[in-house]
Amino acid sequence: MSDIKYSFGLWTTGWQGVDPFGDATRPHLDPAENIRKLAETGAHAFTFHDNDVWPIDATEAQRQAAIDSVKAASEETGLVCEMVTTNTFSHPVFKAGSFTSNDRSIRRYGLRKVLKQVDLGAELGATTFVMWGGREGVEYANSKDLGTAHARYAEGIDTVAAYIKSKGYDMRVALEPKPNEPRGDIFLPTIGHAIALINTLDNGDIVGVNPETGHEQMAGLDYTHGLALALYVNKLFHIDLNGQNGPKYDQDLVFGHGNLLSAFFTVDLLENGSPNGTIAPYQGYRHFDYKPSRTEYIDGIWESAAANIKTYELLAAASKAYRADAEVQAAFEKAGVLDASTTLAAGESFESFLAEPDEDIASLGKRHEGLVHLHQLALNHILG
Ligand code: GLT
Ligand code: MN
Ligand code: MN
Ligand code: MN
Repeated sequence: MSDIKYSFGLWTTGWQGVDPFGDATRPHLDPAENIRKLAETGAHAFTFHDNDVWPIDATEAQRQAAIDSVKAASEETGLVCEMVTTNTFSHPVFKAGSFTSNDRSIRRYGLRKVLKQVDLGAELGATTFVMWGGREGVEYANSKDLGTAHARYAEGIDTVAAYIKSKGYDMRVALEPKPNEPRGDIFLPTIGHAIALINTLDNGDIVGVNPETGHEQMAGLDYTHGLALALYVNKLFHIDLNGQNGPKYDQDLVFGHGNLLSAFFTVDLLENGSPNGTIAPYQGYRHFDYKPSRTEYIDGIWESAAANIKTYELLAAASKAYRADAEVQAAFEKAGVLDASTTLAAGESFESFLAEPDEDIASLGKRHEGLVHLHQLALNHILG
């Protein structure tokens, strides 16, 4: 295996297969056992929600015992906790949102729950705090004052970031966009929406995004393009890799088990940066947020967890060979992909720019970039 660092959410391998139409198909998995099995599978780190480890109604003693058990498994295996997040979506109290609930008591409860998890994350050494606002949305457009809802969402996020700073924690916040499910329409549905709101925050310097493959694809968007924008504006603080087959319900398949071509270009960007170096390779954990399919029993949990790593490794190796291929580099060159020139010359005046005669657009229109050939070269590498 390469030296790439992999990480998994405890809620992924711990998912029992409950869906809106069916009961659990697998037994409960103890979080400490989950960590041990993830270590055997080749993971380097784990992530979790508060209520992946203890129930929402746990006493303080029960909560501490659960944390101690996870800490022991972490120390025993060497698996580190790189990110934590809060469950503000399962309990009925959050049915109409947490930070954007119309009820102030619910908003205050939700915010307190998040800040407690920030403290625990810092204690465990997590450097990223993810916020997926799955219930922050509506089914009916008139359910919330949309201005107030966005203002409250911003206030909540800004408060979490301010709290992290006040405590001096080495931690950044990563918002996770999703267009819909479980709500009809979720606020901050895409990477672009999230970045726009972050830009209004007082403490936005430590707030970025945690884009998930399937969530962008549910919106019909190109995940790799979203990652590129987030990298370009220095906001890619974390990633959730998985698989999705086009715009439908959130499948959370194994990485690469949905749109494989798109997965290849995601890996290519993360591992190698953009072809001419404008975007540098990604440094963070390769974090998987998938679900072992409901059809699988216990062996299938670990087979599917291993499949995420295996697929990533295969695509990473293919991407290295693709970039090292002289024919690919020549095709990049022909297409103009390696050219990082700006459109205006340094110090060029508007006057001289506008005075320049146009080139012959008929001959410019005959330009052939060889893009299908370039794409086929990528395919050749993916298929070995
Ligand atoms: C939930 C969601 C995921 C988020 C998790 C973080 S929870 O499983 O579907 O996409 O990443 O809250
Ligand atoms: Mn998902
Ligand atoms: Mn999910
Ligand atoms: Mn996710």
